[in-house]
Amino acid sequence: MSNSNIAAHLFQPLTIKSVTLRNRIGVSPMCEYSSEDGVATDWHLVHLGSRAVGGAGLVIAEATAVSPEGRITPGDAGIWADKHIEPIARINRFIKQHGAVPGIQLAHAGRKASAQLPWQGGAHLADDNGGWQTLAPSAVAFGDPLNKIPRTLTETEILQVQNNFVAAAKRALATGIEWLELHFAHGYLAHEFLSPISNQRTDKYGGTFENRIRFALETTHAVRAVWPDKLPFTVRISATDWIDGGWDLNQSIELARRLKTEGVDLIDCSSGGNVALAKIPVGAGYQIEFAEKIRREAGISTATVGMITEPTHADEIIRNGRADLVLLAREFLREPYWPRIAAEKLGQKDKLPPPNQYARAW
Ligand code: 531
Repeated sequence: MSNSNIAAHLFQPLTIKSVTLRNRIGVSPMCEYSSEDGVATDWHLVHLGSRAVGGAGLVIAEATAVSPEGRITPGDAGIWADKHIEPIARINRFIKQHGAVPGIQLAHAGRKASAQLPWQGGAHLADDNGGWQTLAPSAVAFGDPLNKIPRTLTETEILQVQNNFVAAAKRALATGIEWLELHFAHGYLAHEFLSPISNQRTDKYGGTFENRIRFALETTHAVRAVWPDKLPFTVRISATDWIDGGWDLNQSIELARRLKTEGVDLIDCSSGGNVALAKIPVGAGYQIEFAEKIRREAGISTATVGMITEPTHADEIIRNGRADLVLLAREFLREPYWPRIAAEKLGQKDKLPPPNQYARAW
């Protein structure tokens, strides 16, 4: 059979533009809340570096704020200043040395910003206790435990936030990042524009579907203009709010089509995060259908994420063309060497030779 007829599997490389991932396994962006004024620390080198050594094809650094007020917590990563570049660049050099591709997720937390670290409770910080003014499409609070009512962004401030995303993308390029992801999911700023639950604007950024996707499309268009065409340009969305009258899969499919025309190479399909009381049927692979439907109906590459833990399950997703890439989050926190263990279980050890220092153990 010609190569194009061979069903892809978990350890088949994935080439997007000029970048090739050694396999279909990616480290999902996961907040570590361990930065000082946004600056990466030794924690991040070890955390991300060990998962590159562990065999991931792609290592996406956590949600990295494009402005200080765009952080979820004071411990969030940032890339709003040039001082952030070298600490990230050092980590990226290590990731590349060990055969993985370094990625980053650019983010603005919107009305979910100004929160305590999760292990401090995760609630909004009081203004006199390190908190700051939160910003959003509309003056509508998320809800327990994030009850602060955000200030409505003016059109001038919207442009400023978009400029922050552009400046952040330029800095990300300077760090040696090769895979860019815009964070349009999980109830953060861009998602707050998309969803009619959180977006109650009456100007050109609110009301109709076309108006609600405007922020996302404009931001994507602006970042596309500065991100090299040869490097993967991707977006994470929440495919649904899991509530009637909210953002849903049909709107996500149409948004994906529009993002594809704006030059986006892959949609990373998650869900939820914008409706505090939504009932989400969490379970093994509960979000795969979103990646599958968007991949087929929008004709764009997709990543899936969400409670995937078993090598045979991840392999099945790729073999059946349900997604092009499988991202693991908590499972990678439990097992940095998950790809090496998966390679053994799937009889693909030859695809993932260990580093020389560890050869005797594998
Ligand atoms: C978990 C989460 C997943 C899906 C919806 C809402 C929340 N994560 C998301 C992280 C922050 C910590 C909680 C980000 O997306 C930045």
